[in-house]
Amino acid sequence: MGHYKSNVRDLEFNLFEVLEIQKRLGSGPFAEADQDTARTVLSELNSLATGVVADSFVDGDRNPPVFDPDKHEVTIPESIKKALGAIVEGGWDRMSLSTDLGGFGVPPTVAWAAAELILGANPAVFFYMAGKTFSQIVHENGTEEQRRWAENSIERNWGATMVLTEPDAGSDVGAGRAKAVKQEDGSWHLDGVKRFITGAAQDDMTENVLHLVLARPEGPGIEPKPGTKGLGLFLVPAHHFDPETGELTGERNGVFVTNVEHKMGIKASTTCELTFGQHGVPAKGWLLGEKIDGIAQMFDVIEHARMMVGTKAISTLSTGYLNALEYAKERVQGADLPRMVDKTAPRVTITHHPDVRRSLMLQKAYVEGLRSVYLYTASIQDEIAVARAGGEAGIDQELAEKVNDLLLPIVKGVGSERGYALLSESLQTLGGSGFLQDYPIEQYIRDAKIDTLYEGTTAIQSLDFFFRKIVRDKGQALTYVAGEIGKVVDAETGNGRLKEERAALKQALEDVQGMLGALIGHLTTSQEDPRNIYKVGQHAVRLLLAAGDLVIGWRLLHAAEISITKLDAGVTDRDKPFYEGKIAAASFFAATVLPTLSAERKIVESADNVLMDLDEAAF
Ligand code: ST9
Ligand code: FAD
Repeated sequence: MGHYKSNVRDLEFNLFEVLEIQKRLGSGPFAEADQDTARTVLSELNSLATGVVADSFVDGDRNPPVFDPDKHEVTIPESIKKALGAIVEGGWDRMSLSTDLGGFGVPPTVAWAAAELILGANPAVFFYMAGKTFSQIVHENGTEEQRRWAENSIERNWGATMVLTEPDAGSDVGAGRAKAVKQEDGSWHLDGVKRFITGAAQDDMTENVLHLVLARPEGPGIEPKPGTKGLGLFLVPAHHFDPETGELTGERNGVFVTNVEHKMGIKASTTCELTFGQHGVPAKGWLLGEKIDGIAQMFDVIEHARMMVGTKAISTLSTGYLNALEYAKERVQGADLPRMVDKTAPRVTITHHPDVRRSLMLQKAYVEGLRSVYLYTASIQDEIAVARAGGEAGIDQELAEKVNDLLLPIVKGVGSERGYALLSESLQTLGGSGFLQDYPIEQYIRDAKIDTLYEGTTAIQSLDFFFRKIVRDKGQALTYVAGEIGKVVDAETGNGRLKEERAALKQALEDVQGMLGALIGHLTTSQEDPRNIYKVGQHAVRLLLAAGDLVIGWRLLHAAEISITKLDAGVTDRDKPFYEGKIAAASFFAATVLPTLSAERKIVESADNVLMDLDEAAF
């Protein structure tokens, strides 16, 4: 048995019983897919994920890519090449593409559910699949000629990267100094050093890598602008190609990988320093869409990548939990607590110990709640796709886009923080054995830490959530989601069985609204006393995590409502514990997690600036 334990049953529960995506399959942009297609996609991907992709997980960690600084190239482990080869051969990396670019016409919900399977089996392999999705974004934003390049890139299975970060420009992308100087032939010469670039070196897994690079344009008639708004997005291929056919010309472009980092985790993924125009060959690039709108164009990429990171984090927690559960069911240790003083009492499996049960149920509730949150977000993306194709969506397109924007920092920020923290509970379940490389959880933890860091750290997610997704949006998306939560609070489903859970959810909603009210108050008074905005900065992550708990509680309770209905109608013996587990997770979360939001609210409401007044020397 490989390390990866998937949960296709829960994916299907979310897709077909909670979100009922079958209602939108078979028409509009999803005309080519029906429920069978969706189930087949999951089943095929599950075979690949638990097979060849999972097989590469440990090998890629213990034998990571080797960098040759003289050739600026890497050697990637054969196991990773085999896993990626199997995915590309099956066309599975085309999952998110529109049908005109060779996609299967499955909705985002199905594509993200499928992505969860690969991400849980080996996230590094998934990262090397970026080429298709990034090319689609080039296609959407490019000139006529660039659209052809994107099509060729898809056809020829090129890799792609997103290139923002520099040594002095991490969270603060606008501090980037890499520049692009305009040439007479319409191309640009890039100059500078980028760091931490995922997948910039890919060995012979692909013939070319298309780098999507943020740089500051210079040249006659170009007004330099500071910050992110002055950045352009340049297409910089590693190798030059025939613009019509995509055939490589044999000429190397002047962009070189000059280092590959040694990391704590996701070692099979290359994290590269990328140097432009400093090796005697110009690094030629082309401005995407021939307009200086780089940060907005790059955010089209970032939005996919943030959703991907959240899904990765949740998927890793899921397999961590299922590994812990399997171990706990077998490990015999100690007597049952009521017989603890009886030295002759039979020894029991550790699932009998209340603290192990607490920990397992906490892991289960977060995993299943977070899965439901990312798939709900994906279902909003389904609606956007329907509306964009001219169909009748269940929610106004503009509002759907705002709701998706609001939920992304929760999927990414909360998914990664809770995922990493709870993997520690998964490891704890195994006792000392969890610390060994005989089990996968120590690697899960090392591989998961990155999720709170790249694609915008948690602090950045929290600022995005508060300032952009709530304040700038004037609370429109938030009002919609609060309304949806309110529907579950006010519902009667469950034959009176979920009364306490509903009361806890109602209170949690009020607590998050209270926190928000306090922070908006500080923001308002900062117009007179600018230092008041520090109070927002001190508590924005707290707000994001609390909002995450609220939406998790909401999704769990909704799943419990559906499960009660199913149980009442009669289910198979196999399904019974599944639905009972759903109700138990919702009740446990409502009883043990949601009440903590009242304390969080108190902390936010009594915010002051003592911390900010403290002399740095006192730290
Ligand atoms: C990285 C990559 O870390 C790590 C992993 C790579 C893995 C690669 C493989 C991926 C594969 C994925 C494929 C998916 C496949 C799917 C298949 C299955 C389905 N939303 O607030 P302002 C824009 S890469 C949208 O003033 P500052 C907007 O245009 C490195 N747009 O910001 C705005 O203008 P306006 C990641 C947004 O103060 C403009 O920016 N690095 C948003 O200038 C300016 O906004 C980071 O993420 C948004 N939320 O800059 C950097 N926000 O306002 C983190 C801004 O007019 N830092 N815009 O609309 C930040 O995000 C900063 O907040 C900042 C601040 C840079 C935006
Ligand atoms: P800093 O920005 O220096 O942050 C340091 C600390 O300060 C963090 O805790 C942060 O939360 C906090 N902080 C900073 N600014 C603020 C603020 N305004 N308010 C509150 N707190 C703040 N980049 C790419 O462009 N492409 C990639 O493919 C890519 N892949 C990566 C892969 C790996 C393995 C790694 C490690 C990084 C990758 N990155 C990539 C870079 C990644 O996106 C950055 O590391 C990340 O954005 C953070 O930047 P930084 O490391 O410079 O940290």
